[in-house]
Amino acid sequence: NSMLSWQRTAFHFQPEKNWMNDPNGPMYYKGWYHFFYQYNPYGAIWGNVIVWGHAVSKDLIHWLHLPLAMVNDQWYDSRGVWTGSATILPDGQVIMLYTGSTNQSVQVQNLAYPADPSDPLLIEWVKHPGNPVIFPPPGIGVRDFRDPTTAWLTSEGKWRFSIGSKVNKTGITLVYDTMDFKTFERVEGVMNAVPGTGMWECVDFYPVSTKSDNGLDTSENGADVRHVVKVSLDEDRHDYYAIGSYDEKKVKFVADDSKNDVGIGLRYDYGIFYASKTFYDQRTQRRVLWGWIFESDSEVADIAKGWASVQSIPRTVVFDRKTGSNLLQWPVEEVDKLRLRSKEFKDMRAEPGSVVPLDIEAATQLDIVAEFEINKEAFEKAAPSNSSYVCSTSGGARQRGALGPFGLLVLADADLSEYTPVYFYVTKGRDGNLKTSFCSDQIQSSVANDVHKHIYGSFVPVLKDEKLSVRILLDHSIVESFAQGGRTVVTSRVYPTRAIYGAARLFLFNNATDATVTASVNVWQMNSAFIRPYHPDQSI
Ligand code: DQQ
Repeated sequence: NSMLSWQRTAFHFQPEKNWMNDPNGPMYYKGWYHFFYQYNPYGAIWGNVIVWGHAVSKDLIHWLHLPLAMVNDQWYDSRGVWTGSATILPDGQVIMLYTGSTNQSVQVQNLAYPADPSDPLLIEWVKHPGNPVIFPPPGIGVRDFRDPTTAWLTSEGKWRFSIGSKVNKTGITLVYDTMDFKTFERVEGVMNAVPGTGMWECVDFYPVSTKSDNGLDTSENGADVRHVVKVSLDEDRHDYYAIGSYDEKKVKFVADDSKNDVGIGLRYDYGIFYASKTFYDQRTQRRVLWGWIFESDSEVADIAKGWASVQSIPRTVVFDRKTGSNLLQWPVEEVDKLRLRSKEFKDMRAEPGSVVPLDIEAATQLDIVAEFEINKEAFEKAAPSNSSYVCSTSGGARQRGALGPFGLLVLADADLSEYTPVYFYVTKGRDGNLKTSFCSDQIQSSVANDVHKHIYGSFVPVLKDEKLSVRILLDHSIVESFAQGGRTVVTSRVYPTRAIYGAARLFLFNNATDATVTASVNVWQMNSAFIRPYHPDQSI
């Protein structure tokens, strides 16, 4: 339906049509980034037929679609070739571990290998003749056993990986060891467990360095290393992580801060971002995160447009050495290559209650970097308050306070009949300390009424003498916003009907009652990425 084609993104990864969900088995192999994904080749909704789509890229931005890597052609994956992860062995061999939903809907773990490891595109995949290699263990529900992680090496030379599950309402990580990826040994107990969090999907486990911004290979351990566990909560469809210690001998993970344990504390993204997975990029020594960003329109609309879902811009993930308590996510630097003309707005003043147009061309494919400062007197004058501000239950950008909201209105039309505010909201506590929230408000994002109009967001740590800063990647129907260098991230899908193509505008706004805001904004028009089918005879 060409009427809705403007909703397609220009530099986010999408298949040409139909339904996509989780990222699977991302890796860098012989000069190519490989990306696999959950895919329904027959329609724009998640279905009984789920297979692995496959694409390759030299730079994580421009992609070639390859033939399907795996389809549901075996009894052990006939109801779905579900999520899995890649492990690259020291000799370069690639092992793909994935979940199959059997003809009885039992969740089992399977192995697959490249048919021709000398092919850098890894077009053909073979399933191990001994599949399935792992069945649900006693005491675990046959439908609660899925999404194996990338394996890491123990100091004894065994490969170890985790599979998410639950017992009653407690989310758990089961652990398996193997020497050869042929026979597998269950490690008794669990690596970690958090009551009340339900089924843990798409577990991810990896080390981060506390001394450098380089990423670490999944098997790294030792001094100056913390570990991250991420789970995708089936019950609320959000990805939660915790930073903590991994004790290899005891096979236990313990979160640094029990209030921020896995599944109850920090999220990668306070908007839409699910079933994510990282990989270690040996080419540039970084850890790269992918996340599935589903739609927030109706299924009917998805069927009409013939596709559903995009993937996030790949993000580098590092430990935040300034706060010591969260990760930092940032778009991979390759995305900067798409920047075209830029326009700079320096020291723009926005008085309380004002909307200031930022005069740029069509505002549908943008990279925006902005910094904000509030006048000192407003801080001093602001009355302390007991109640804290919560983006999701607030009145959004229309609810006025002394020190917020202020920020940008993206995907707005000239009359402001549609707009999506991305904003900060500062409050002063009884102790005199300031607290900053970072939010994205979808209430006015579209005049259509078959779309979700939530307010997303959370707190963002702001350290002494830091300005408030945000980077927004805007791509037709997706708004990916990174506050304070990526401490808090909010991604939303929006469906304007008027603020599209040349009619889309960008504004600075300040809806605080007392604060005067000074903003500096740099805006780049973004080129489209090449994301197209691969033809065997074309030169690459
Ligand atoms: N999606 C896959 C499962 C996974 C879920 C099936 C998460 O393996 O648990 O498409 O979105």
